[in-house]
Amino acid sequence: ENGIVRPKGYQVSWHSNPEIEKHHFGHAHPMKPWRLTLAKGLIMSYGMHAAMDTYVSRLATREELEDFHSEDYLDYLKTAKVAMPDDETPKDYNLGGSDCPIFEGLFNYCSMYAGASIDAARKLCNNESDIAINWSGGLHHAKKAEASGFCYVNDIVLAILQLLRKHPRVLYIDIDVHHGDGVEEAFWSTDRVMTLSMHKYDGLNFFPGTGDLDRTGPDNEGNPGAHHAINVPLSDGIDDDQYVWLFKTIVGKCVEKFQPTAIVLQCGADSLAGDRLGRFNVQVQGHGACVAFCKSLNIPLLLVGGGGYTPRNVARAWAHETSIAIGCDATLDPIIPEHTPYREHFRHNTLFPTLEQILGEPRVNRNTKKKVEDIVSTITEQLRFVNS
Ligand code: VJV
Ligand code: CA
Ligand code: ZN
Repeated sequence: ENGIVRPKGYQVSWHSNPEIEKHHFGHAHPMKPWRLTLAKGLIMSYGMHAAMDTYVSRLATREELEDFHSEDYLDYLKTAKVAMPDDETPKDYNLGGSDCPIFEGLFNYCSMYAGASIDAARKLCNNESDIAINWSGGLHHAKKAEASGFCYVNDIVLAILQLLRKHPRVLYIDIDVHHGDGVEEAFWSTDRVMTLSMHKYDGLNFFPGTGDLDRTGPDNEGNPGAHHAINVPLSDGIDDDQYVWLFKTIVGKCVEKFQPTAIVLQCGADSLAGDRLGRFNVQVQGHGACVAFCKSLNIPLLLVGGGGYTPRNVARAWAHETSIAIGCDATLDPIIPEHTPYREHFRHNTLFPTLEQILGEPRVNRNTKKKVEDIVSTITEQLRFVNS
């Protein structure tokens, strides 16, 4: 189909399960697992599934979930009675509020997206794939015993724990518009994981309110994890040029210093222009350039999803990024194939709509050249404390 061929000796594995897409967070909730159906339809209409090892993911086992989460939290998550929010106030374990409702099939939903990330990580550990993909994962806010920001189980932490069985050092990179606080905190005290998140930061005004430039990990005496958390706080309206320059410059320096043997890239698509919750002007091209840069490092790579609240743009980004993983991006027709399911949902028939097509009027870019350069010099200083 479409002339897509599997490159010899280069394996991409794709982990998904149509059951995940059927779950609903409730009417009008921004998180729509259905966006995965839209993305999958686009990926398959291009014939990309033929160039990957495709796996229907399984449920994570209780034991696997306990690698990170507390037993009492998992018990509660499994047995909690469906409680769609009648008011804003969350209850035990931050569950049942409007951000993290208790919906039908919640525990299955969590076990499934976690199972997919764990399987994907194992493929990398066994050298059975070079890039493993789980677009249903990337739920970076979940804590050991607490739900947060649409995230209940932290599949990223679970996947990194798998990678650490084989890999001495894992670099975690997070391009979701929100701060990857759950992953950062989970690896606060180890020097085997470096976390790097780029996000909108505006003090307490933007969720989750953490991720200041100065936050590099607790440097109390003897903490090996000190200096291994890198944060890139950004303002509204950042464009592809600035974003991709920052990404390549900072990731390049982190890789040089830390010498990771595996990389996990959280590809939250809420950093794209036109996102319902996001504030940036990043386009599908710039978002994809981050994936391409990671691929070019030739280090085993796990790609997970994350946020993304304008489904048509989520589908575009993750389809484009799947094509980058496979290596067929250069030959892909940017016109969305006629037979793509739900094609009418895309509004414009291209993978790469212009900012004008997406927004009408672009958001003002509040990131000055000086600010962006200052971020790089501060992080360069911070990395002097890291030795591989
Ligand atoms: O800002 C917050 C927390 C509040 C309390 C709850 N209200 C609804 C909003 C303010 C302080 N939460 C954020 C959570 C963002 C999570 C992002 C997750 C990810 O992309 O990083 C990874 C998957 C937030 N921003 C917007 C909303 N919540 C929001 C929630 C809704 C909603 C509209 C906006 C929940 C239900 C409904 N509408 C119907
Ligand atoms: Ca982020
Ligand atoms: Zn997000």
